[in-house]
Amino acid sequence: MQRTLILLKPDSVQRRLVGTLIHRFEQKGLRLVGMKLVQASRELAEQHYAVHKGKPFYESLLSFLTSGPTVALVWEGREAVAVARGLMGATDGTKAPPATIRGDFALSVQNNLVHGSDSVENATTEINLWFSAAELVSWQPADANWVG
Ligand code: IDP
Ligand code: MG
Repeated sequence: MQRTLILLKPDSVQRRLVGTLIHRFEQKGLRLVGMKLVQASRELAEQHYAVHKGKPFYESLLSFLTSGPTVALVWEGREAVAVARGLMGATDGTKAPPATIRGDFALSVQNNLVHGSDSVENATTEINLWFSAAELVSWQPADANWVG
């Protein structure tokens, strides 16, 4: 069973897409184990996007992520990291296919609504960055035998 960090970035909140986007992950069968609304600080944004430091879009990306509230989510399930990336679609909304989140709701490269961990290792690091252990809830879904 894997866990992955999903962020509904500030454009998701501003565009009132939070409920719609949570539904995408929920209906796939992933299990919600963490959820909170966060006003990301510059420090948190820098840590989260450290891998992109030095790229031309880095400063703009930090401004974007700190511009308003973000919904931070942890989802659990079989192959959760890859499954969530699939649900998101390609980074550039114009290249993401229909029926993905970015394909259905985004045209922008930067303002592409969601972040999702890109490996199991990064998922662990990112979950620990955004959540304390006490904020994560382990539970057994009643329909696990049907969905899992
Ligand atoms: P990902 O979110 O699909 O994993 P990354 O390459 O990790 O994409 O980039 C992180 C975030 O930085 C993207 O989601 C997007 O918001 C922003 N970004 C990536 N590439 C560009 C770019 O070329 N211009 C502007 N923003 C970008
Ligand atoms: Mg990435």
